[in-house]
Amino acid sequence: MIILYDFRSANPPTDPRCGYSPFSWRVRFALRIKGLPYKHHWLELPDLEGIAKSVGADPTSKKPDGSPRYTIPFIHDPTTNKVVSNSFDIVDYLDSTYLDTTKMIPEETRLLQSVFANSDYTLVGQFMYPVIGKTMTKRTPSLVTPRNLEAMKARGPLPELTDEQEKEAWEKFKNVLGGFAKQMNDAGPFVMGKKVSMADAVLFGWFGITRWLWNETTDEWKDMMSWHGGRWNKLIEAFESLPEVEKYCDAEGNLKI
Ligand SMILES: N[C@@H](CCC(=O)N[C@@H](CS)C(=O)NCC(=O)O)C(=O)O
Repeated sequence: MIILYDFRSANPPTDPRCGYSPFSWRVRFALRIKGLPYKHHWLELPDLEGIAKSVGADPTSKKPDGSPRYTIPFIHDPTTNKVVSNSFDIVDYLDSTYLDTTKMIPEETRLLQSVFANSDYTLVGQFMYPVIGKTMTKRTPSLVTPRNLEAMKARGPLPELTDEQEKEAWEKFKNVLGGFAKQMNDAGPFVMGKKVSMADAVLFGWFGITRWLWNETTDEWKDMMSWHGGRWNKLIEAFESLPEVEKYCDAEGNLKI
């Protein structure tokens, strides 16, 4: 069974709001669309580099000092004994390895999909990020593990936004999504209409992390699900209508069910 290396949050693994990496949510989206079972290996930021090196995961970029930067998500597929990092490359690997599953990166759109996935957190992320930073500082004790929080703060202060700035960032986030919605095929619920692709995984990643911060009971979440004719809700429903493929593990990676 595929092992997905991901950051642990303070929510229990069975909670759909457990993960908080938009990049991991991309892979979780693709795995579910493809119907490929997987289990998580949860880790914390201080352990990332050591674990990535120990399983042979490639770094995905460089740090400002030029040294390799390791990131989650990365996967280990025991069936092929391959380890793959970087969300786009993971989905690409799944496409080319599991040929009888839904292809997420149609050849004729490869460049477009990769630009969308790799452009500086995508436009959505650029606006979302300050809101996340602010919300993390406000809600963190219940969401981020203390070790992760300590490691994040050691790198510098998390974004400090006034309420007004947060509102502006939220509004920009809505407008960017609105811009996408205008260009998207009305047949939906996917970017390519009825055909799901990597671009949906990218958008879903942002919804995954939004739901982690503002769960379904919050006004922010309800607000967002009504935006643009409710089309983002339809994307989430399309994902949730498929059978769950995640096999839940405890913190040590042992299967629970
Ligand atoms: N291009 C990578 C980006 C992944 C990424 O930035 N992951 C973050 C978590 S959301 C990470 O692992 N950060 C580690 C660090 O900052 O040291 C991908 O698409 O998978």
